[in-house]
Amino acid sequence: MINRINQSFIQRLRYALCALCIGTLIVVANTMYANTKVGIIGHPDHGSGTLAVALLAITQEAGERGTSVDDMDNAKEEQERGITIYNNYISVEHKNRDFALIDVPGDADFTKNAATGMAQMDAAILVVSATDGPMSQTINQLRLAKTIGIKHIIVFLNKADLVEDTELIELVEQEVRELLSQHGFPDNTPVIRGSALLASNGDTSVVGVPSVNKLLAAMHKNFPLPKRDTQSDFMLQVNHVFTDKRVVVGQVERGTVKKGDKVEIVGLSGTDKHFVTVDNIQINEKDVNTAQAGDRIGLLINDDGINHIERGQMLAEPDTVTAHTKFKARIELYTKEEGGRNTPIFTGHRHHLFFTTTDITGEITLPDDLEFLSPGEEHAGITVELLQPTVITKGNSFSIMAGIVMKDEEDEEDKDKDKDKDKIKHTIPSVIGIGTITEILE
Ligand SMILES: Nc1nc2c(ncn2[C@@H]2O[C@H](COP(=O)(O)OP(=O)(O)OP(=O)(O)O)[C@@H](O)[C@H]2O)c(=O)[nH]1
Ligand SMILES: [Mg+2]
Repeated sequence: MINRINQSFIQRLRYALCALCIGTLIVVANTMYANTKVGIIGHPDHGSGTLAVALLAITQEAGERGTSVDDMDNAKEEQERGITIYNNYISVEHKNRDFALIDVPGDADFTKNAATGMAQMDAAILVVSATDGPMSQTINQLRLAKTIGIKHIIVFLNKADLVEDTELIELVEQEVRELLSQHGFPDNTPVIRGSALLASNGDTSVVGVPSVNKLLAAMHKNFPLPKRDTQSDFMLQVNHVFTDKRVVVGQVERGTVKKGDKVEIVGLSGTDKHFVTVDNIQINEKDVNTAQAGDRIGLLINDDGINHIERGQMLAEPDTVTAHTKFKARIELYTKEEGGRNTPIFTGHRHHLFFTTTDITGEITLPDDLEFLSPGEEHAGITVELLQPTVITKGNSFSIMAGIVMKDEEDEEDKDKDKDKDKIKHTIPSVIGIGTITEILE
C-alpha cells in the first residue's frame, strides 16, 4: 500500500515537474545534494541557456554529454518562441562541490518566473553579450538580484568569439563595471570573457573551454558555501502548485519538515487560517522522510487544503509566521537614464512590488511634508499598503516595477496621421526603484 502511494506520488511529481520543465536535467552524479544555488541571469539571447549547457558539458564525463538548450527549453511554448520561459534547474558537480544552476528566463514578459527562480539563488552569474553590452533586462535582473540580497556575483562576458576588436570588448567590460558599481557590487567582481557556445562544443581556444574553466574556478573562489538555518521553525517558499496532482514544489527557507507534519499556509489570503498535512516529500525524485533548509522539494498534500495554496505563499510551522499588509520604507527611484521613469510618484500611486517571496500591488503614501518623490531621489518615511498580505520582515528589500512604454518607430507613410504616431508598441516591465522595509505597521 505504502509502495503504491509512493509510486503514484513519484509519477504525479514527475509529470508535474515535466509539465513545467523543472528538474528535467537534474544530474544525480551521486546522492550529494547540490548546495550552492547559482542563478544564471541576463538579457534574452545573451546566452544564459548556452552557458548552463557549457557548464554541464565541462563538468560531465565525456560519455554523458550532449544536452542542448532545446532539451532544457522543452515546453511547447518555449519551443514555439525559441526562448526560455520557465526556470531550468541543472545540478553540476565540480571538485567536491555541488552547484545547483538555475537558468532564469531573460524575457521581460516572464519577469515573474525570473523572480521566482532568482528568489532561490545564493549567488549569480550575470551573462552579458560582448556584442551588445548591458541591456534593459541586464539592468532589471541585476536590480532584482540586489533586492533579494545577492552579494556574490560573477559576470560572464559571452559571445567573445564574435568580437575581434579588443578595444570594443574593453569598452563593454567598462560599461558592465560601471553598472555593477552603480548597484553597489564590489569593484573586484570577476568579469570573465568567453564563449559559452564554443565551450559547449569542446573548443579549446582561449574563449572556449578554458573560459568556462575560469568561470568554475571563480565560482569556487567567490561563491561561499551558503549557511542554512536548520534550527529555526520550518518555512518553505511555494514556487509551483500542481493542484490536480496535489503537489507543491518549493524551497525550504529554514528549519526542517518531516512526513506527517501539519503546516500552515501563510500569505496572500484573508485572515482565516488554513493548515495542510505533508503526506510525502521528495528531493530529486527520491522519497525522503525529512527535508531541511536549502532543499528544493516536492510535497504531496493529500487533502483539499491544497486548493488554498498558491505561488508566493509560505508553508510554515503553525502559528510561527505572520503575513503583513502595511509598512514604512526607504524608497529610491531610478532616473530615466538609469532605466527608471521620468515623472515623480505621488500619494495614491499603486505599483507592482517584487519581494523575495512574491509580487504584490502596493499603494504609496508619502509623508505630509513631501508632495512627490522624483526620479533620482530617495526618502525614508514612505508608507506602503499592500493589497494582499505577505510574509515580510524589517530589513527586507523590494523592487518597484512599472511598465516602461516603447512606441513604434514613426512610419513615413503615416506621418500625418496623428493617432498612429503614438501607437503603443510594447510595455516592458522595468525596475524603476528599490525599497527597504524600515518598520512593519500592520
Ligand atoms: N556566437 C555565439 N553565439 C552564442 C554564444 N552563446 C550563445 N549563443 C547563441 O545565442 C543565441 C541565444 O542563446 P541562448 O543561450 O538561448 O540565450 P538565452 O540567454 O538563454 O536566451 P533566453 O532564453 O531568451 O533568455 C543562440 O542562438 C546561441 O547559439 C556564444 O558564445 N557565441
Ligand atoms: Mg534561455
